[in-house]
Amino acid sequence: PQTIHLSEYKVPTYLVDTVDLCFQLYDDGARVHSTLSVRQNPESKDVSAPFTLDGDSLNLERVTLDGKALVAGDDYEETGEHLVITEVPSQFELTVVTWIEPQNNTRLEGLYKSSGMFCTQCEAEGFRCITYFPDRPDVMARYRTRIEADKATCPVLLSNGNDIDRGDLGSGRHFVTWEDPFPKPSYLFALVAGDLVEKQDTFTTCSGRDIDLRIYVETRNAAKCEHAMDSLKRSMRWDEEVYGREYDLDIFMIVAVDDFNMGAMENKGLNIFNSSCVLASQETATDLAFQRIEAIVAHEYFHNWSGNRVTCRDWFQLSLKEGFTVFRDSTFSADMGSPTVKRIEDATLLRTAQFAEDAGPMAHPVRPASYMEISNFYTLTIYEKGAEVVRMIHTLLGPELFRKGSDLYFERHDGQAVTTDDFVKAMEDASGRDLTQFRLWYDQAGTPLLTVSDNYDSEQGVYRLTIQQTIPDTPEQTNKQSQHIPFALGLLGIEGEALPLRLESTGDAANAPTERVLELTEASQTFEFYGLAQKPVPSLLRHFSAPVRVVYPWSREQLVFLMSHDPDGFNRWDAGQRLAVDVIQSLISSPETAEIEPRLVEAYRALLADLSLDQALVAKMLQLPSEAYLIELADSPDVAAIHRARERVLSHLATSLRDELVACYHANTGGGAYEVTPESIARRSLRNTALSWLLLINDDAGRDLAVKQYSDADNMTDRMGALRALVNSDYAAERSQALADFYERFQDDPQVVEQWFAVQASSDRAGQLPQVQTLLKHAAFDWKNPNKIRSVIGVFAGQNLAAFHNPDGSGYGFLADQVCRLDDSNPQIAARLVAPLTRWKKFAPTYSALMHKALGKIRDKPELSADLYEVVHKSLE
Ligand code: HT7
Ligand code: ZN
Repeated sequence: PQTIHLSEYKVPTYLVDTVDLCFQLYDDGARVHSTLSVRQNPESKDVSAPFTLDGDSLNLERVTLDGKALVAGDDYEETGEHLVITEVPSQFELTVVTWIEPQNNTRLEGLYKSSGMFCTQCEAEGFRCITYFPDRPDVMARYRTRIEADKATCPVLLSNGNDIDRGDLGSGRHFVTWEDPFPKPSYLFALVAGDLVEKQDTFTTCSGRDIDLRIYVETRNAAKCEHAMDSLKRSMRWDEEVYGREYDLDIFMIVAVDDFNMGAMENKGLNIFNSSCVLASQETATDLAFQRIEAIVAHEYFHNWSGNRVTCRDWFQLSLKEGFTVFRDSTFSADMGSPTVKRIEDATLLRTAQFAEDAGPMAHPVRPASYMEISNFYTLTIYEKGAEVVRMIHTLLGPELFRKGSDLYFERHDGQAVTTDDFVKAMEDASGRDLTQFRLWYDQAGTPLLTVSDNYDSEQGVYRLTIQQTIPDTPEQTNKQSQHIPFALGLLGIEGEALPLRLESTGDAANAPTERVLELTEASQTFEFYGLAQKPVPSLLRHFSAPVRVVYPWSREQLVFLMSHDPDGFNRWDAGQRLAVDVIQSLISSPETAEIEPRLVEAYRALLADLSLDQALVAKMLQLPSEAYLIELADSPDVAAIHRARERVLSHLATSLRDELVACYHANTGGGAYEVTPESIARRSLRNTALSWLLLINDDAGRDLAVKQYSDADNMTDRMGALRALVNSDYAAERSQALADFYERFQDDPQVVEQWFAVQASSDRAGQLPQVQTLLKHAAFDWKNPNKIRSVIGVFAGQNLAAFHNPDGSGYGFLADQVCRLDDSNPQIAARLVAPLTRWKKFAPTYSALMHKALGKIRDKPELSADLYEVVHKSLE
């Protein structure tokens, strides 16, 4: 595979103004007629160059230029990847007819079939699997799409924009024509044809226009669309109120599809969703699923402006739309629920998974400089770190100037394909701030490390804080420059009071703020805080104000203090995590230690007892740092040792707090009908955490509660909470019984069966390798369905860490075999699944040698896809 470099970007030689498509859909394939009106790009210097169109897995039937049939070899060449029209006038009409086979398309890129329905996925480079086209996002055209299909199997025919014509074709066939008035890149094209039912609603926009909202699903799922529809309406309102963005077409459609490589896709006016990201009912979806659906519906909807109206010039700019849109959906979710809890969730994902990516062989900047296969760059760095970069601009500018900047960005670039630099420029121009140094966040990979030290001058009442920043080397990047980092902090007095932060020796303490955002720009900076009568306890990087690691020598006593006194909820949680990490790490280095830090137990006891605290925050604080996070923090992690130490701390906490846990369980049980509010989510989370801890210590009363909760549950969060607790316990009979009952109840619901697979594959009791291999042979497992693959293989390798990292190497060998198998049918999924092996260098030698061997096995597979080639070769370098 070839490497593509940002530095080689050239404007397109030809522009396409309109695209006229006609799809004739049949059981054994589809014929696609495409007519493009093309003209030379006045900005291109390549005058009289051939017209080159991209194509992948197409059968070319006919090419005509301005009505004249072209001859292969004389007038055009088909290379397997391109259609090159040798000579073209400065303006012309090109018609291409292709034949494709959606029913055999297992890659799920382009046009494919899922549960009998035709559907498309064109981002990033799927449109070229449908027809020949200059398939790059800076070629924006207006599309008209006619779909012809069998009336009985495909009564519903959808594409982007508004339907302008429909009719009968005889012989049991019909057609619908759609027209999208907005120019768009080919990656936003979509088509759906199938037997679907429609859930309909209306949204009246801020200017009084009525928008027709429709969610299309298979008949059996008709009752599971309400939450997605409500989420959509909330998103539409929020985007008007917070960003001043009104919806533009008269219709907005969402379609649920079972086989989908990612979560969802923001095609103009016709979003296509993985079924698991739309369908929900109280009985079948957990609270987490409800929240995820709301966030993804919002994310795809927000793309209508951040991505569709203003799109990316090239795929190096992917974070322009993804980072900004994740920031927007994250703020939306915070506004809909608990902002602190949302921030904790975002920071956890960053610190556990994105930091790992940023320290691994595939580390890349938010705006990468090169890639081989763009599908491999839909990463946590592009999405989540990209969102943090936008959040930092928001922090530096403040909400009003940020809004001015986003207004300017949308106004200036509406209808254009632009760069991350254009985004930053709009922020600069609207605010008057210089973001030159800040731009390094887009170009430098790696997680900055902030090392903080302090001293207190009691005579002068001055507290000095020194912050040093270093940015680690990453592939192809060394000796990095210091970045511009917003660093929010507060200082606490001995009573827990928030101290005034005076940066000048003169000035009035009463007017000084108790929280500040320091701006770090140098390798080392010292800040002086005046007028402090005692040495304060620092509360650093509040709200996780930048995606960085902070090292400061907090004592355990200080952490306990911050856990109960920090006015910033995020840092209260963070202090608890740091304390737990410290306790677990000391058990790893000295496993013979008899005593486990009593202050940790007492801090947890206080949390369980204090009902005045925000219970949503308490629910989060009770979660111990995950094994994945502990691995990420370690230098040469021994996974088995981490697993043992964490389990020991958990059972010690559960044993010491047994009575409090039973009380917590009962205090958070009952309480009315099921609702998805932060309070009731917190109650369910607390009682399910209490339950899981009780079962961990083989508490028979806990077991009885779990069995009862499992059978009495009126919602999936409680049923799954009880099932998970039983599956992770030593109560083998109850575990088998509950698993069998669960499958029996829900076997006809694919999304619930996915949860059933996942709960087993993630369990160190029920998910050892032989059991996982048995799951792959289960009748409900389907090698063509990415969700099933993720719920067994992905969950085993990504969440069942002790079993996956079995020191005998069996987990690695297993993953390598599955990845090789999948590479032939769905390379995108294969390349994503291999990720856990790619971090082999990080692990203790006994693990890393075996991981390396497994990667070698994949490298040696004949006919490796470009997707897998890039990931495996970069990891082995
Ligand atoms: N923009 C969408 C990306 C996406 C995708 C990318 C590669 C292969 C398949 C895909 N499906 C969806 C999703 C989003 O970020 O909104
Ligand atoms: Zn997105």
